[in-house]
Amino acid sequence: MSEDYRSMWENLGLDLVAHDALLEVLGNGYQDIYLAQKERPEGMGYFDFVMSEIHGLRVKELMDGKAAGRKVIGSYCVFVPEEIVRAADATLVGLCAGADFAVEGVERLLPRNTCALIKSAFGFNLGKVCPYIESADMIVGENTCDGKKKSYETLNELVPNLYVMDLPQVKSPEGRALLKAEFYRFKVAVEKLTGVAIDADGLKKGIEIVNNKRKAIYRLSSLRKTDPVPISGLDALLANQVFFYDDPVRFTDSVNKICDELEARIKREEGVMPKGTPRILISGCPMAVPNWKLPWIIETSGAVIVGEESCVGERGTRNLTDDSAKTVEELMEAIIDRYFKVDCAIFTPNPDRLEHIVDMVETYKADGVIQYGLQFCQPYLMESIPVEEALRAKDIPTLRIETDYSQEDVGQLKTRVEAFVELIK
Ligand code: BJ8
Repeated sequence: MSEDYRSMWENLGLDLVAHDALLEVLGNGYQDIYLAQKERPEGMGYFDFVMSEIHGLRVKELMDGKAAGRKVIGSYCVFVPEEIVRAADATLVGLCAGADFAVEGVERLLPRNTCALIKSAFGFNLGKVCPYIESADMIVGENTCDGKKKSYETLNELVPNLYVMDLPQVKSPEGRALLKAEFYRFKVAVEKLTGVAIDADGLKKGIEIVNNKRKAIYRLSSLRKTDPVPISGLDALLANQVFFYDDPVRFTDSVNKICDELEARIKREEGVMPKGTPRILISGCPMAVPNWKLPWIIETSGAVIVGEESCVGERGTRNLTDDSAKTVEELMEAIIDRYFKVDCAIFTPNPDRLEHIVDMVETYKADGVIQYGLQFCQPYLMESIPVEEALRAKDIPTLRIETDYSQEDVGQLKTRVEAFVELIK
């Protein structure tokens, strides 16, 4: 890190010893997985810097914003509407949930057979190692899967500022009405927290900022359709992960700069891996920083990842919010319409997701799909079976992986992935 942030971390109440240990592991993992890659675009230097400062400069920016009166809202899910947060001049950040921490303590509060993502969210909180949780003025939990829904009852005992958003499970008029009621309730809560009355201009500005970062990341995704692919799946995943932390305007500019570089690479027919490298689509549970295990295994097994059907990926970013309306009510309708399209596996039935996976296979010219399910994640593991059947019916090779955040199964997973890559060659 370029500065000493220890007093800031101390003031936030972090456990400095545990936090040092976490940063060391994160730094070493980044070195081994990211910096060891060949032919990376120069523009990834920006993301290397962001990662080296992920608990430093970005947190300082949030703290400076707080000193100037700008509130911070933390979230665990892409259903939390960033447009509404931005309209109140507040900042939305994704909360840490991508690595095991304080496992023993977590398993005293949650059943062992809870998915790693939920356990991680608790671990970062219990271990006092996440500056984002500690700096959040409001933490939003959402009633999505049963694990998250029930664990928020426990989280509510651990943090003073949990706000729980109810969410529909069915794409019906009644489901949309619930989402509408909840987004209005959230708008009121954000107004109360920030002291800002959200108006049409604020909403329009919020929509513009968030749409722009979605457009930039979508531009990046589109460039992965080419062969050879100009950027690795690991690097593209990192951009999708940083989407949740970074200042949105700076993020948008940085992604667009990389895209300019990638377009020049494509013209020169340069890629990160040779032309004809087997192309993989990853589909399933979200991968939060520093959960890079499976992408690293895939890309060190002779394949390249060309897309992520995931909330840290295209499921989370693909739809824009219509900004053409003029009134608060109309703009809120546009926001509700946009989020109601998110095809998370908590919806039943959920045919849109299946269509989207097939569509992504065609768009990104994937040779196969690796379905990524976290152990004990019932929504995605259950859906992986019909998804597998549907893909097989279309002669699209697929491999189902069920794993967690530990490193114990790396060898076994690598063997399975290598066999799959051989199959699709
Ligand atoms: S919109 S995918 S971000 S809920 S992995 S905690 S589903 S048991 S993360 Fe998600 Fe929102 Fe849906 Fe996206 Fe539960 Fe599964 Fe764990 Fe999960």
